[in-house]
Parts: sequence; structure tokens; C-alpha cells
Amino acid sequence: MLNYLSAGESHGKALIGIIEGMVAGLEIDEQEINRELGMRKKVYGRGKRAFFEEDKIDILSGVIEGKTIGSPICLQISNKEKKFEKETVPRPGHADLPGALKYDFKNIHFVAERASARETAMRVAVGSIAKQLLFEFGVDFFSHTFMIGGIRSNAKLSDFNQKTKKKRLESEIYCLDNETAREMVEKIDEAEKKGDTLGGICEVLVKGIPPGIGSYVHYKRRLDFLLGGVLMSIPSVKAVEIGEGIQSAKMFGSMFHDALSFKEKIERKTNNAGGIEGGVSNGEMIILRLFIKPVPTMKNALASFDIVSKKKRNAPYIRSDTCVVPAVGIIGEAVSAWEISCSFLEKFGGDTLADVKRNFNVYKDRLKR
Ligand code: EPS
Repeated sequence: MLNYLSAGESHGKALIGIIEGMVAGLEIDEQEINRELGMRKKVYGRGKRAFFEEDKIDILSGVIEGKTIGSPICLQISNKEKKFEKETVPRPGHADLPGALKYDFKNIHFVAERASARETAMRVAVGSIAKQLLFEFGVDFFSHTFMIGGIRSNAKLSDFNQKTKKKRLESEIYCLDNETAREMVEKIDEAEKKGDTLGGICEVLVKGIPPGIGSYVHYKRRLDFLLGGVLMSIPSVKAVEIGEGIQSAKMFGSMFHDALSFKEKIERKTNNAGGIEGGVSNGEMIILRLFIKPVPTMKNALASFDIVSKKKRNAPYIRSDTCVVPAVGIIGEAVSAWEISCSFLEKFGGDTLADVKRNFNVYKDRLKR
């Protein structure tokens, strides 16, 4: 069983992650972890904090001579900014008020310190290790910006490769459609000028997943339950779509479901199911769309009140991100990789990477037959 725990406040000393249950013998590419941390951090629309935090991974245990040894892997990302503030006015839409009521805090920053999306830096590092495991089995991940503030990309992907990944990096907001990318950037600038924020949609794609990951036999093992839950846990994500899930509500069954044929291998002409049927991967690309709300910290602040004096106040503003949509795509890849690797090891598990490969190959042979 693969498990992980994270700790750390947004302006504390560091973020910590501990992974337990990772196989021995997996080569860990530290530079790749740092590259993905950089992609989450430095993207158009992020605030000032993203530009001075270094977000560099420090592997404290579990990896020797570049390979996992089966013992817990402890990861650390140090914070540059370490200071705790005091605040008594909650931001509408943030965890501030429900968190303060729940834990009986007079200082709302005690909530914001952990509710902050800073925590997602560690999730990207942990997810990068999960991706490195799955990459050994031909599984790969990609995300791109699909919509920002109502401006929609025309890029519709049925596949991706290294060229697609390179093209994404040419866009400052990870949008593959140059024309709309420019309009999206202008829209972010407009929001920034108005002291406002913007949401949108990003798409996360997973290819190379064999059929049979996840299970219909118990609801907690369904891959759609696991992916839906983990993606909804990313701060600002308000809805998740799998395949053409939203359109399906308006369609006839005969239009929505992906007809099957067999010519040497199983084939489907469409992938409206988004790679998951009955909570089990079906061998097609997994298509996930994340609907992201505008972040609630705004210069153009909404009405609120002081939880101590009970007096009317505007919500506080110090600094914030204007739009986090492209960063959420990178986080979405990471958390999906984590959930899929848990289900993957549940099916093919072993103590070493070689054990898992042996189990995987036996299964692949059975599928061929
Ligand atoms: C965040 C507020 C901002 C963001 C932060 C998430 O930080 P600060 O309060 O220090 O200005 O930049 O995100 C990160 C630091 C990060 O690394 O993602 C919030 O309120 O969630």
C-alpha cells in the first residue's frame, strides 16, 4: 500500500512530504522534480510570492545512490518567506471563516497558513515521483489550459507527445492555441488592473494506462471516485469532468457511448467515456477537465466583518495570484499520478520495481491472449 503525508504552513520553515510504500530500485530524477516544481510556480497570472520562492526539492531519506531503497522517502521544500501575521477579517470564498469557526481561532491566519495552495508544491513533488514510477510502464501525463475567464482554446487533443510538451512551454499560460492564448493573457491583465481574479478550465490527460486499473467491486476502489476526489481537493477546483461527462447529460445513449470493434486489438472510434468505464480504466486515454474558480483574495475586496469586533469591514488584501488555472493543470497531473500509482501498485504490487514489472508483464500477456 502506497501512502503519503504532508505537513507545513505557507509561511512556516518548510513543506515536508513522506512517501511510504514505494518499491525499491526506482531511479529518482531530482532535476525532473525541480522542473515540475518550476512549472507549477512560474507561470503567467501567479503573484509575487511565486517569483521569490525557490521551490527546490531536498530528498532527506529513502533514496541512496539515486534509487529508492523501499524505506520512507522524506522530501523537503524550504520556504524563503517565514513570517506569521494576524488577521481577524475573513475573505469570502476562502477557508478563513469556516476554518476559524471549526478550530476556534481568533487569528484567521492560523487557517490560511495551511489552507493556502502553497501546500500543492509538495503534492507536485510527490506526484513527480509517482510519475517516474508509472513512466517505467509507459504511462505519461499532460495538461494544458483549456479556458480562462470564458476564453476557450480550440486545441482538442486525442494524443500528446514530446512535441506537444515543448509547444506548451512556448506559451506563458500553457495554452496550445496561440490565438486564444494571447486573448487569455489580455484577460488576466484586465483582471489584474481591476484588482480582480479569474478562473477557468484546464485539461489533464493520461495515456498508456492498461485496462483494469481501479475496480467496480467497491466504490472506494473506483478510479473515477479516486481521481474525482483527489482533483476536487486542489484548492479552487469546484468541478471535475471525465471525458464528455457534462455533454452526456444532454445526449442519447446511442450518441454518447463509445462503440466497440476488434481488429487485432480492441478499438473504439470515440472516447466520450474519457478512458474509464464502470470505475475501471479501459485502455483509452484518460481525459479529465478541472473547473477552477477565481481565487478569493482580491484587491477589489468583497464585504466582510471582523470576527472579534463584529464590525463591518472589507476583506483584507495583501498580495495574491490573479489566475492559477495553468498551475492547477500541473498540480492536476501530479495528484492524478499519485492516485493512479496507488491503484497500479495495488494491482501489480511487489517489493521491488523488478517484481512489479514481472507482475505487469504476466498481466499484459494474459490481456493479449
Ligand atoms: C495563496 C496566497 C499566495 C500564493 C500562495 C497561495 O501566497 P502569499 O499569501 O504568501 O502571498 O502565492 O501560493 C504559493 C505561495 C504557492 O507556492 O503556491 C493562498 O492564499 O492560497
